[in-house]
Amino acid sequence: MRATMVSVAALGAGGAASLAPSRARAAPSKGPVTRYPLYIPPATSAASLTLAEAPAVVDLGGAQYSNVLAYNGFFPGPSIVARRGDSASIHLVNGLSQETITHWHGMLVDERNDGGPMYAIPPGASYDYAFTIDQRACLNWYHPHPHMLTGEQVNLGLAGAFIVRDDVEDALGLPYGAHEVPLIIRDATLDKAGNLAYKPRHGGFDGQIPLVNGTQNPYLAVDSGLYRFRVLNGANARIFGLALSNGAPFTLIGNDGGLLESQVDLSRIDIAPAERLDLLLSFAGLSVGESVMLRDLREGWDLLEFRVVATGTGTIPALGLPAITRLSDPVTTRTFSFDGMSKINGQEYDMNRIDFQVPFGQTERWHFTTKGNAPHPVHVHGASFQVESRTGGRGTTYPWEQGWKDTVLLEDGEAVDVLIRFDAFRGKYLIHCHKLEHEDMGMMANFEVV
Ligand SMILES: [Cu+2]
Repeated sequence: MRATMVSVAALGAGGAASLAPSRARAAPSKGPVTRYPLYIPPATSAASLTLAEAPAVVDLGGAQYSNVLAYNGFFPGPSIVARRGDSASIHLVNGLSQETITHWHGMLVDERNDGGPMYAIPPGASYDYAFTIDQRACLNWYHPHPHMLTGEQVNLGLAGAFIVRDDVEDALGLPYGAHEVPLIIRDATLDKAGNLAYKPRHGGFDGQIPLVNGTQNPYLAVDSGLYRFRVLNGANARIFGLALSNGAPFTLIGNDGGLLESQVDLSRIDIAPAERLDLLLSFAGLSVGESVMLRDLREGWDLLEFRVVATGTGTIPALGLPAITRLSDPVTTRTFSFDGMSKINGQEYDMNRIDFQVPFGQTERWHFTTKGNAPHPVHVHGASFQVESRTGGRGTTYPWEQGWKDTVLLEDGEAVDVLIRFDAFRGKYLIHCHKLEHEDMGMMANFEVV
């Protein structure tokens, strides 16, 4: 039976001054919102994994069933958990009616294992990945990457977490088990039958409701102790302005490329599509029966309610986080202009064109700029980078942009400089806008590390 639901409140008053809130609005709330337990996808090893992309029916919470596209029937897909040094052996099966391929976003793998659009497979076909995991502990993720179909396939449900662990992280004694929680935050639009519906605008999909781990109006039962939240913005196009309803800070300890050099307390973090956050939160200030809401200040959405149901232990520790070697002395500067909704440096994507070559092992400065139609979350395959500066627009870099990144937000009027060095593999990789509608329209380029 379908539960009677009221829509999430759309207060609409929040929002960063630098960005207009999206136009889509949920209907005003007419009463108390019924909340459902946050879904936690099952964890799986990468050692011998079959991942089948296929249509499925899932419960968005409270027996609200939706048709989705899913990895192994799960929405989000299973959380792949691996350690540095592990071998991944993944058999991808295309059970869709379209071509597809899966990209391991943030994983440093060779071209054949990167899941770029030129490796897309037809319906009914399969693809075997085999790679060694050799990079810092971090939260990465996986999603389809076929040319012109990525936005639809991701929006209809195909995405999952890919967590890498290592000895450095282990030594910190961070919360684990039920106290380490992946949060894949995105927006969605449901049709009249309650099914996920992909209705893109050219500017970017603008969903009417938020989902966390595929759950509508979720809550998480917590104890009054210490938690580690592994946050991914899994939206096609939406930026979230994360904050807690009681104004308490998050303790940020990591981002796309793993742990930062120092922890920092922040009462608000803006996270663009494909960016990740590693957050510590202690509920020690709350009593059993109390709750606090994770909110999106841009749309005025309530994302996830933390309900304290038991007493716990642990407050925010002072961590000895690992030092990060700075990239320096770039040999050359390359400029990438993200223009309109489909072009980089005046060109739309051509799968058969290599736009530039990058020498292996050479540190370069990449200068990202735009003539408009931002936000453009810029993503590079094949290497992580370090954000050097942002000029124009917001005119600064943020604590969550320190350390190693693979995606950085470029707003209108901004130029962002990053330092990058490809020292893992030679081969063909991609740079693209991770607003998936821009990517699908061609805001993407091939390059080759030589
Ligand atoms: Cu873009």
